[in-house]
Amino acid sequence: MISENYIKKYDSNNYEETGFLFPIDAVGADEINIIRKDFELAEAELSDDPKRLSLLRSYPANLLPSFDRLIRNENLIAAASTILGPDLMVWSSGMFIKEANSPKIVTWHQDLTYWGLDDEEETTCWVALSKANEASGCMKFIPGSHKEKIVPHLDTFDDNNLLSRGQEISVEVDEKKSVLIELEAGQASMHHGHLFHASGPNKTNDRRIGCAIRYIKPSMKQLTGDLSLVTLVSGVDNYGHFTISDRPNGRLNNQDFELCSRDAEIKRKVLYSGVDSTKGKRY
Ligand SMILES: O=C(O)CCC(=O)C(=O)O
Repeated sequence: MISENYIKKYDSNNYEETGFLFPIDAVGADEINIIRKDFELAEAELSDDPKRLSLLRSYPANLLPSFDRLIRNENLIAAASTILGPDLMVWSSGMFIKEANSPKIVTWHQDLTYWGLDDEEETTCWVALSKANEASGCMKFIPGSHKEKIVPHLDTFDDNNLLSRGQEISVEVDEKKSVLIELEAGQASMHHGHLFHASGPNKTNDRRIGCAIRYIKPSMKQLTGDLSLVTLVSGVDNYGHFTISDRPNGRLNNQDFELCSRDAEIKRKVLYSGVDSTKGKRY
């Protein structure tokens, strides 16, 4: 539902009707290059430590001040607030990376299927850190599909699938209706947690890198009762349903890694409920 009292800047893009909007000019070209370089430097620094590298890719905003600033970006907050209202938390901000010339894909899915949250007061701002177009495997959305509740999904655990369980929608998806979400680096799209979406392989010589920032209302909660880690980025939390993290203690700080590691256990429990979590791709 659109919040009456909040910025109406993005209403004309018809999010309620289509379930998404784009492009949002989030960050300028120079700044996004600095953010990308900071992330890639951190990847290089952790290249001998697969556990920490994986935490970096799942929790960049808890481990890098540059990403803490990104999730608080005023253009993203304005867009997300238009949908969710002034009180906003970030439930996760994981990276979706397709290496240059890589067959990795994301199959058709709805985000909220496996997150164990009790409601649908969520929207994702996906920020491009490199150009996202058809050739590099940008996302594609089915307009209006967010009006469906969660439809059945099948877990494939396919190696080429970037999703946690390699899950895919097992009802028919009419690909002809899909819209390509092409973005320049620094731009973002925003999509509803029930929207059908997918993305193809990267056939370019550059990495395709996106940061998927999951904004939620503080009224949401984990169905398991776990207090998973969130960041309060706007307004207030009047509920206490989550553990609220402070800003990072520094860049790739040990204490922050420990915090993320504890939360990753909760996220694994939630995301891999009913299946063998060691087969999973994330956390
Ligand atoms: O990065 C991609 O290609 C897919 C991302 C995605 O599925 C999401 O952000 O919900």
